[in-house]
Amino acid sequence: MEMTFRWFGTGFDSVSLKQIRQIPGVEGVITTLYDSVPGEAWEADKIAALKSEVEASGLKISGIESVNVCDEIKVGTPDRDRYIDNYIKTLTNLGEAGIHMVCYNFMPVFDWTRTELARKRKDGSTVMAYTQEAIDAIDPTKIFDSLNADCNGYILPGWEPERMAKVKALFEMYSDVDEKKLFDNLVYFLKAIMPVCDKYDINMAIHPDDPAWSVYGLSRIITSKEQLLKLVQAVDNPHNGITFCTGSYGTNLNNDLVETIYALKGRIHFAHVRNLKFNSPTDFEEAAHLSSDGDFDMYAIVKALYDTGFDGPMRPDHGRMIWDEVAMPGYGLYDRALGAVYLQGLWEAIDKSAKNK
Ligand SMILES: [Mn+2]
Repeated sequence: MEMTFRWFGTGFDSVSLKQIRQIPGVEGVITTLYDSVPGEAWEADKIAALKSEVEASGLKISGIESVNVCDEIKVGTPDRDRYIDNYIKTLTNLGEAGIHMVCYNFMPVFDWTRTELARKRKDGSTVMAYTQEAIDAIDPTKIFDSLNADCNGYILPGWEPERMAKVKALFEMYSDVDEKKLFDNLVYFLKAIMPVCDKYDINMAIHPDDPAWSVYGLSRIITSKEQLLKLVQAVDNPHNGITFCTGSYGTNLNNDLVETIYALKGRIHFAHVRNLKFNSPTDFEEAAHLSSDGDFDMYAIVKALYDTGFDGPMRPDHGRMIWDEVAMPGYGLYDRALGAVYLQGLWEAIDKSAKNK
């Protein structure tokens, strides 16, 4: 396991590489070309510039989150191959730059969905939260406006204003994309990119849908153990793997986090580890990483990753906003740094116990 930290890039992130470098045990960042347009190939010189900026700070790039998959590929439009070729170019350029892990998702229209970006907790910290009631009460084309006021001036990943401006057209584009079609389109995409992944040893790591159920009638397919197993078997290449995101996959209380980690042994290439606190099965808020602050057994989750030989990058995920920090919701420095250190503490204890047996 390699502890990492997500970084959106200079100009997009309130956290600096220098600050990340000072978090104990963190040597790598998970980053992206934040202003890239889904569907277009990433140029080698832009990747090189990003890489040298990260390395100049004493860190390295441990993986990319995300190389977004454009709607044409997800919908399966007649011109999708052109976009898949661009994705292959991006992977080639990343591979040439020595980058070996790429996170992506295959969710229609919306990326992750929350209904509050700053719910106040008893201790005065704020967290992102979700209630199904709030989702059901709001027109999907308005949800962006309702969240935008709370994002502290930062652009949330997956919620870019240009994209949200055409949300009605996106809904139309996906109107006949049922779960089977979406899944088939994902398999088509993965089969097309596996040769370049094999050539450069790039691990593709799909992010679970968040929340792990259908929102606004849109198809969602990365939601359960059965679906994850179906995917890894449909394209049975070790480079076709999973981002195990506890806070996304775990939104659905029917999902057994620990059991799923064991079931996916060898196919988890990236881990997002965070905790959720449930008020009801469809009303949850993000918590501090500590087991006692939420409903997940973080020890059992980390132990399952350890026991299955997980050796990829791990990162703390969304944190609370604490100590008056002003940052992109979920992506402040302080609480995620606490999470990074806590997770490493669990890992060290599990490792030493295993070795002393
Ligand atoms: Mn995640």
